Amino acid sequence: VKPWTGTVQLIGVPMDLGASRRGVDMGPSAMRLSSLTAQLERLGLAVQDAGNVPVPDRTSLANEPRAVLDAITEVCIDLADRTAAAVRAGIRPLVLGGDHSLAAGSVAGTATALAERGQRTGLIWLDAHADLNTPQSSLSGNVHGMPVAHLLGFGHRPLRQLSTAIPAVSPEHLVYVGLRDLDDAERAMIRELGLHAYTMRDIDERGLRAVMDEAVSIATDGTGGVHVSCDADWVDPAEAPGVGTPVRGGATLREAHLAMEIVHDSGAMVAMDLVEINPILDRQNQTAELCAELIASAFGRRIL
Ligand code: HAR
Ligand code: MN
Ligand code: MN
Ligand code: MN
Repeated sequence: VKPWTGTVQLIGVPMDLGASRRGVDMGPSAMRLSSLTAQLERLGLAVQDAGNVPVPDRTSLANEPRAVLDAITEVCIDLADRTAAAVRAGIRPLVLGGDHSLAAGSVAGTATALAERGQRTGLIWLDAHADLNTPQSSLSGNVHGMPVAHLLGFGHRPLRQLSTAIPAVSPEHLVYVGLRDLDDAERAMIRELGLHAYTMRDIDERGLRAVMDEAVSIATDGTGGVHVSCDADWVDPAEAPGVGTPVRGGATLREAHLAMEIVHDSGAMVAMDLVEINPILDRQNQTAELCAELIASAFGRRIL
């Protein structure tokens, strides 16, 4: 087992195929124009920018669900390979989205690399949404509402078989934090599978510290490391207006930082996604800038 190096690899995924609203394909550019690299370098980390995974333009695809699913699957195959290669090399991938369907690939890549060491993958999913639909259960047909189902082994076969470990993530190693907008089918699935799910109510009642401590212990119990998949919409839209699907009542700026600081202190984060930034809906890149600061907290920035 190689020790982690002090290197972070940026992988951009300019994809909006999984969302109905356009614009999240510009997320990687917005993140690169933020203080992200400077902040990570200030922490003493080396930042490698691997560029973007090629993504077909939406207008070039047949306007049918199957064509979109297949195109997203192709992108996810490529992303899974790149993510696995980085993790294998002891480099931490930081995947910049792009809509959240990309996580079906990034997390699969982490799971492949950890499986080669005989280890399972923990997954902390910070999101207003559970992203637990399948093509059958989805009311919208939007694939960014489906990556978790595929990582757990449900849904479109090619998209759920991207990892050498299948399913990529076992239900007991997944933890949701920040949920506040669920479909009925997702609620049923959370109950049936007994998923660990912390809603905004849990954060309100018990505090972010207690919730994140439990989230970290669940995701590290019996795993070789944790993939943190952060949907920018888990933060309140007052702080993060530039997201694809804003839902009010989200994490405050301080709660979001504390969550990232607790992730860092766990020492368990092997890869991270930061997704769903929509620059079209943003004001002066403030959401990307906020996300750059949150990422810095996750990689060890401290106030004192
Ligand atoms: N649950 C809804 C659907 O499946 C909305 C979920 C998509 N929005 C996101 N995902 N940003 O986190 O269509
Ligand atoms: Mn999401
Ligand atoms: Mn979301
Ligand atoms: Mn458990």
